[in-house]
Parts: sequence; C-alpha cells; structure tokens
Amino acid sequence: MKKIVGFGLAAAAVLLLSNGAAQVTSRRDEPGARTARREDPEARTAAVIANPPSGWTTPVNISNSPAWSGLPMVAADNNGKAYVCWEEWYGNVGAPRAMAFNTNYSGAWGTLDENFLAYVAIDDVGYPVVACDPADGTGYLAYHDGDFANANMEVVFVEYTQGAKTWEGYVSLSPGASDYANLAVDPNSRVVYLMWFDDLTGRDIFELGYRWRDPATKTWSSGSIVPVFLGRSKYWRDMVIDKTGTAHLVFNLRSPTEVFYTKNPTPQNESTWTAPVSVSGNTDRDWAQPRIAVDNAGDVYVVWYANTGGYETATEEVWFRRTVGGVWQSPVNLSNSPGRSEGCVIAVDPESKDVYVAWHELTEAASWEVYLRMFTDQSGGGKAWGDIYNMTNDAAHSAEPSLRMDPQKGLHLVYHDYAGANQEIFYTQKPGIGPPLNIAIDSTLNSAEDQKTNTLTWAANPSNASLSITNYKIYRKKAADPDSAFAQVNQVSGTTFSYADTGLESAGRYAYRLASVTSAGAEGQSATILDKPGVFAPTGVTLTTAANKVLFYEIKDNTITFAAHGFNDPADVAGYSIYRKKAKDEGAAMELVGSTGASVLSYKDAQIKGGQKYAYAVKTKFKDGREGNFSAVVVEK
Ligand SMILES: [Ca+2]
Ligand SMILES: [Ca+2]
Ligand SMILES: [Ca+2]
Ligand SMILES: [Ca+2]
Repeated sequence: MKKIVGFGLAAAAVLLLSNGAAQVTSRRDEPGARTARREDPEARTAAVIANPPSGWTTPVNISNSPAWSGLPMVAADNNGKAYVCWEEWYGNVGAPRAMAFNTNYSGAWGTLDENFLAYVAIDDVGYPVVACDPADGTGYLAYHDGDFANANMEVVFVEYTQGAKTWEGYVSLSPGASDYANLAVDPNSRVVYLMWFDDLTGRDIFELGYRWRDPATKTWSSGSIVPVFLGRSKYWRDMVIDKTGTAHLVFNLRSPTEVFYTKNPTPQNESTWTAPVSVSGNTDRDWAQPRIAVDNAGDVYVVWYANTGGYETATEEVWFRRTVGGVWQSPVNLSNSPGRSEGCVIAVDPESKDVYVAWHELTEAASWEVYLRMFTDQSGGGKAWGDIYNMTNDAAHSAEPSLRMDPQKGLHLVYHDYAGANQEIFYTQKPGIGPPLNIAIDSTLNSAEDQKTNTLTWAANPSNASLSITNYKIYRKKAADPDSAFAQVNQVSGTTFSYADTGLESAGRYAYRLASVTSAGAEGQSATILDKPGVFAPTGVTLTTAANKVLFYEIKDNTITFAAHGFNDPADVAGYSIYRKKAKDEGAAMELVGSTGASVLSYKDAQIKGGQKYAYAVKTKFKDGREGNFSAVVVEK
C-alpha cells in the first residue's frame, strides 16, 4: 500500500494551494442564502415543542468575540467536561481567520484561543474539528491550512493540555493537497487518529489518509490510507472508535452522492478495512455529510441528509439508519417536514442505545432553528422516536449543531446563534450522572493470608445534587482482564459510602468501578480504580541467641533472620518491622523494637540483660505505608 508520509516533495510544485478550492461548495453558501426548495409531499408526523426538553442548561456564549463565530464542534470527556472548536472570521475571504478552541475542563469556560490561518485567500481552508483525551484534560484541534514552505495544503494538529497549547504542527505532510481533518480517540488506548482527504496523485482524487499518535511517546505513525474505492474521491468522512478499538467510518462518494460505511477492528492495519456498504443510496445532493455514533455492542448509528424529489431540487430531510446485531435496519426520515432540514449530528447512549439527533431546520416562521429528536424509552414500553424539540427558538439564524454524549451520559450541544448582530457559539448541556468521588481502596489479608479484603470508600458527587441517587453499584474484574470482564459484585444504598469486598484471592489483583445509580436506574460510572497488593508477612523466621560468656550469660544478643515473601513485589517493599514481647507473657501485645531496610533480612536485638527470654515476630512494611500481618512467632529457648 502506498504510504503518504515520506513522499519526496518534488511533486509538490504542481500542487498549488488553491487545489483545495475545487472540493466544496462555496463557504458563503449559507443555508439562509439558498433558493427555497419545493415542499415535501409528506406531512410531518412529530409535533414540534417550542422549548428544549427538561434538564438542559441555559445556553452560554462561549465565543464572546467581535468576529463572526461559526462552524462549531464539541467533544466531551469521561468527567463530563467539554472541548469546543469553531471558526472566527474577521471579514470575508482574504481577511484574517482563526481556528478557535475553548474548554470548561477546569469547571468554568476559559477565554477562546485563536490559531490564525496562514492562508486566507480562499474560503476552503480551516474546517476545524475537536476531540479530547478520555480523562486527563487534553483537548485536540485539527484543521487544514496552507503550508507556504512546501506550497501545499496540510492538516494542522494542535494539542491543549488543560487549556494551554502544548503542541502544534503539520501532520499530513504529503505532496498532495491534504484537507478536511477528522479526529477520533480510542476510549481505552487513548490513541488519537487523525484522518483527512489527500490528493495523493495530484489529479484531484482524494483518498482517505490517516495517521495515529501514541499517547505515551506522542509520536505519529507513518501515513496509511483507507483502501476502499481507490481512485474515487471520498468526502465528508466521520470516524469513531468503539470500546474494543474498532474504527467505524462513514463517508460519501459523489456523482451520485451516496453514503458508505466501512469498519476496521485493527485500524493500525490498513489492510483490515471491510468492504464498504451503501447506507443511504443516492441522496440526490452534492454533499450528504454523514455522521456516525457507536454503542458498546459495536452497532452503528448514522445520520445524513438527502433530497426527496430529485437532484438538489426538493425538500431536504434528515435520515437515520442503524445496525442491530450488525444488520442494517430500514432508513427513517427523522425531519419529514416541508422546510429544509440540514446539518444533522448524532449521539448515542452506548449502553441503553437511546439516540439523540440534532439538525438545523428552516421553520415555517422563516427562522433557522436547531432541532433535537430523541429515540428513548416510552411509557408503554419499548423505545420510539419522540416529538421534536426546538433548542433555540429565536428570531435569529440558529444553526450548525454539534452534539456529543459523555460516558456519564451527559449531553453536550453547541451551535451558532446571535448575540445582537454578532454571530456567536453557544453551549448547552444536559448534565449526566456524576460518578462517586474520592474513591479509595484499602487492601488487607486475613491472618492465614489466604484471603484478601478490599475495603472501598467514596464520597457523593455534588454534581448529582438535583438527582435522586438511590444506590451505588460496585463492579469488579481481575486487574489483568479486559474491561468487558467487569461484573457487578454488589450494590449499597445511596447513603452508604463504603463497601468491604471479602474472600478474594490473597495474591490476586482486582480493578473496580463504582457507579452512582439514580432512582430511574441510570448509572454514572467511575473510571477504573486498581486495588493494592496484599502485604504478605515474612517467612522462615528463626532466632539464634549468642551469649557473652565473659559476663557469665548476663548479656546476650538475639538475632532474628527471615525471608522475603515471594508474593510481595520487591518494588513495593520498604523494609521490615521487628516486634517482641516477653516470652512468659502470653497475652501481652508485641512491641516494636526495631526495623530493617528492604534488603536486610536479619535483625540483632543486642545487649539484652540475661535472665529474660523473648518472643519475636516480623512484619513486612510497604512503601505505601501499610504493614502486613505478623509472621510466625519465634520464642527464645
Ligand atoms: Ca463572535
Ligand atoms: Ca499535503
Ligand atoms: Ca425537511
Ligand atoms: Ca433562530
């Protein structure tokens, strides 16, 4: 397979920056500026509710900038924090233009950070996308821009560590025009995948190129391509990585514009992409802009928009299609309205398989609004598509939604709307269920050292103040097992904040997740917490007594020797504590008399006055501060 990266730049001379301009319709072809299309023959069957559903927060202006703010996208992490990118236009084509980033990882929204484009002479530059690490506060931004040093269009990658920019650079670095980035993060391995269109051959044929970045070394792989429909341009891809590491990808071909799906269980091997499957049929559009989400079973959920009455001539509708057990179900027309319905995005609850789709709609009141439709549990049982909620409902142009669900089942929506005459980016969320906080595990062994007890403690999450948390569930797996091995071991009431997990293998290592559970049974699950190793007592304890004959046995030295327990990891051991008591006082407590370092396996209890006999026992001390059980007791003869 032809690699992208490593091509000599000799071919670049023929690929001028303006190559990218041929690919998309004009940037200023805003929804509101297009000619009206004829009415859909079908009447809408869902009602439109004038407000958001309950639980959504008041929208916040997170751009708050003098420039024209548009094309937002949101990502969300395991802690329910959001990472948003968008564009800042300081005028028309030719004027400065910045790719903006903001996050509320710290608990409050910061100020936008702007990455100004080098190349602003055409409109088809930028198109920022955002992603985030699952848990550590790192946000990722990518977009395409002119690289004047190489006279070529390249994809730029920017890393923000807890809100501060920590890396930026060109990542595509191919001789072909490289544009329209897509970011996807593996939720377990944390590998970042960056995909883009690349005109590898310089003939305006755009292949899907990609690289990935190792989270530990932060080095990028060499270039790969998705070898499907080679020689035909593939556009507007969207990719997600499921919890098993499988990549799921949608894109559209053109002429006719049709949405296809392919997946790859091992996306770091470009030869394992599956044969593409048509999802949409002919959309009768120039661009269908498919979006994809995936559940924990690996089933996929795709939305796109299509025309119903011929090529770019009829009413647009938002279409939805899913797989169940890997089998594609019939498409569903979610908008089904006389007005234009565009810009659809999707989020899925990976456990319950609830579906959330947002799009922008030209309403009968001649206003663009962001609509939300949900596929959720119905009172009579089963799931169904409900009514449509108008998330914006103002006289201004409200459009370009981006929607994500975080692992706590919080929903995050961004879109553009107006603050006076200024176009801004707004953020609203439906908070998820916060996991228990301050989770700690103490691990102890029984006296026979054949069973381990893990005592878990935690605290309520204040973000759940508006919810009724009725229970906490405890999930456990062997530490070395995959996450799919997590199983519930018990649950306690919502007012209990500790749990003792007993009878475990003494030398085993275990991993836990705790979940806050609402009265409705929904869960907010914590990250994985590892237990501690058991502290095993030293073995083979012996005692020798050396008397000082000169003093007629009046003074003696007792030397205790012992062996390290083979179940203790030497890296964990800080040393040993030596205890003694008078041999005749059977009921007395052992008292600490001394200690040794981890590599010293004997202790001399020196200069003991004669006549008194002692009993000794030794404990292992761990670097985390824990001391294990007493070893076998040795008694002076
Ligand atoms: Ca603005
Ligand atoms: Ca390039
Ligand atoms: Ca419609
Ligand atoms: Ca509006």
